[in-house]
Amino acid sequence: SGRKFYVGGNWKMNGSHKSIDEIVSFLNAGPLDPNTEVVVSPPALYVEYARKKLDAKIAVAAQNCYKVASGAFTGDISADMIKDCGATWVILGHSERRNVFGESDALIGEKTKYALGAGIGVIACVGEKLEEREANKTTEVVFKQMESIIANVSDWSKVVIAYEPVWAIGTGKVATPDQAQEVHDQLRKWMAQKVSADVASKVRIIYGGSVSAGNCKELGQKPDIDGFLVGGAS
Ligand code: G2H
Repeated sequence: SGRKFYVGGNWKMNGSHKSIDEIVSFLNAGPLDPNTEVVVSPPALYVEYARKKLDAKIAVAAQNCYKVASGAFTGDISADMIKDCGATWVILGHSERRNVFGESDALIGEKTKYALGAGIGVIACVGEKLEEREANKTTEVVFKQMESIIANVSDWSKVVIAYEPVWAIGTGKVATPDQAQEVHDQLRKWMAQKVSADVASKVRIIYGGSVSAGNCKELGQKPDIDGFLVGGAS
């Protein structure tokens, strides 16, 4: 496909200096596939710690950030701070942000715009809930989530799209390679229509939701699956 494979480890709200030391030694020892971009995403408090310990070949992503540089937003962090701490990516619109913390499509769009403008790459997450899939609304839901993202991106080289069906997240119920490929293909065709054929052919669309060492190989062989966002297994 010409798209560089992209694998992100989303640690969610897990970890400690001790456990991060262990994961970092493992990752630094490698060997890593030079044709794969590897990114880890620690909780915000540990972003700088992980960045300082990891080899330069591994990038660091924050798990979220707000839509402005600074100000009276107790408890939040900015893309500028992420950059200042040496990280180069941020995950935005993760289903846990959407569903546990009630983030809207509009807010996720604004965050995307701000982060890209601040020079941070964005892993933009979309995905449907089980009842939406069962009602045959998968594409309707993910396209609507995508609308707010595409409206806020001008440089697509710093954006990775993560398709993460909510019913597969942390449940052990991974999408089958065919189920994931079908949505990735639909997303890419939609991008070709709504953005451009060039962007659609170049943008990485990665899959997330109960990815493990056991199931990643088969998923990764699908033509439109360009990598993974791995939670529990990372
Ligand atoms: C989806 C994924 C990582 P898990 O949230 O973003 O988590 O692999 O635990 O399902």
